[in-house]
Amino acid sequence: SSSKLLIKGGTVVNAHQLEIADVYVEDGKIIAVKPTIRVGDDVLVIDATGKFVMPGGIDPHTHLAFEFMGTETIDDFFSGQAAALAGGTTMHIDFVIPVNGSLTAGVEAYEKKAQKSCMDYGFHMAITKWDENVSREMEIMVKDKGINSFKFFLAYKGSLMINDELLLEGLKKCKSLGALAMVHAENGDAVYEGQKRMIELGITGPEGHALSRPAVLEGEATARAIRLAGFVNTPLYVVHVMSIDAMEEIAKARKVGQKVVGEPVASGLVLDDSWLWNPDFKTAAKYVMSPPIRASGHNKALQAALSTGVLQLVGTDHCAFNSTQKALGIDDFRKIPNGVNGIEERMHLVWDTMVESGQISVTDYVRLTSTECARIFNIYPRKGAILPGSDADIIILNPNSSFEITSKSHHSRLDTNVYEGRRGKGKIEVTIAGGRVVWENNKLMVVPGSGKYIQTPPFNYLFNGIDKADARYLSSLQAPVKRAKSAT
Ligand code: DUC
Ligand code: ZN
Ligand code: ZN
Ligand code: ZN
Repeated sequence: SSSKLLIKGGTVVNAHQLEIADVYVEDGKIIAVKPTIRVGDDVLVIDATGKFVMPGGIDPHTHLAFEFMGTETIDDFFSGQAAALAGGTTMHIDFVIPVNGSLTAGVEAYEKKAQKSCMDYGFHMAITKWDENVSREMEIMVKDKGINSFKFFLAYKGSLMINDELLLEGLKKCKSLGALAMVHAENGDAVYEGQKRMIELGITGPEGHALSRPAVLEGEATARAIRLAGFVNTPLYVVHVMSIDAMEEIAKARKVGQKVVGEPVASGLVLDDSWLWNPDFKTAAKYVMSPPIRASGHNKALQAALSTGVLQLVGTDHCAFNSTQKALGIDDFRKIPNGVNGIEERMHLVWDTMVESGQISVTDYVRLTSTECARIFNIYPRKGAILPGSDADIIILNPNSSFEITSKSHHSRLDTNVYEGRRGKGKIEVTIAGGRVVWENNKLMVVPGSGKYIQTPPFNYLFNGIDKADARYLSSLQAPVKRAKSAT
């Protein structure tokens, strides 16, 4: 596009500073950020006086057009991204699932799904089994496909789960490629046991979901994954941290300098599990996700961990199933498709819950909704910043206005919303993606096919110092003990 834009008089926020400045955009890039930029009348001027001008949100964790638990999410790469843009998110990273064990076939399938994209996106790759082929294909992913992150499942026994031996192989491979290992941390064997126990007790409803996979199983798997990553000496990214149990393991590891990143998701930060006991199945089932939304108290603790830096960035795990899909599990909670919405709501929820409440600063808000994600996936400062040369992915937030969430006005294809009726302070009034105004005056102006695939290069900042630590370890090993050949 050749559109020229000037955003005037706003408070420009980056993770490292906040300044009153104008932002000039041309051909999808930020050209200048400074006080009082003068332009000709061929430039569209947007007045941002009294408002915050910030990098568009980057959601590190989504599932669009995801075939899962006998069905497919109703938000695809167009509807999910349109919803995202309406909520101030201008990039997401989605999880590619291998096809018949092939990573290449998986990526090709997702490249097709993503052709209708209306905003920029990247890919993580899920590793659901382990063999020589997978190992070889991981190299292709990193070198040719621009994927630098691989997710290992310690849950979903019988389908996605891998054991510790294979996790170790995966961690070593990630390390050699400079790729980031990610983990879904729940003990899948124990979850399987817990599910059987609930069914035997006659607990077949959505509350059985929470009861069958308690926080202790998330804590155990998180601790195990962290220790194995430490043993291999490679960075680890823990996705959807839902409990105090998991968060405390991350805190402990970080305290001794281990490279561990913790990602809470919007649902885990603001909701609690009380809905799962609702007598109406439809109401309860919409809150079923894994790991489960926890009892009240975990959410507040995760907020505190985010404000103190124990956790570093916020995702959503947006994985949208409507009521008819959730009804697949009407007689058995194990068949309720796992997943909640959030891609459209995350930016408003984090603002209201964290900034408006006084728990974090506005610069911190930018860091944990955008900049840190860009740094971890090695695309900073192209993304995650309002700097000359950065992509023109920009939001304008009015702190004096307010938002309200309802399925009647949201842009996801969902017929429900786990945040139904929620209101709060701070409204994203304008979203600019790739230099185009795509959301203004509550109107979406999105174009299928306008989104670009963003490659994420390997060896992010978390790898700094890993070589030295390896060398220190090797030199600390003693020479082999010399013993006589004879045992007598
Ligand atoms: N959890 C969910 O709730 N949905 C998608 C996959 C996952 O791990
Ligand atoms: Zn997961
Ligand atoms: Zn997920
Ligand atoms: Zn609308």
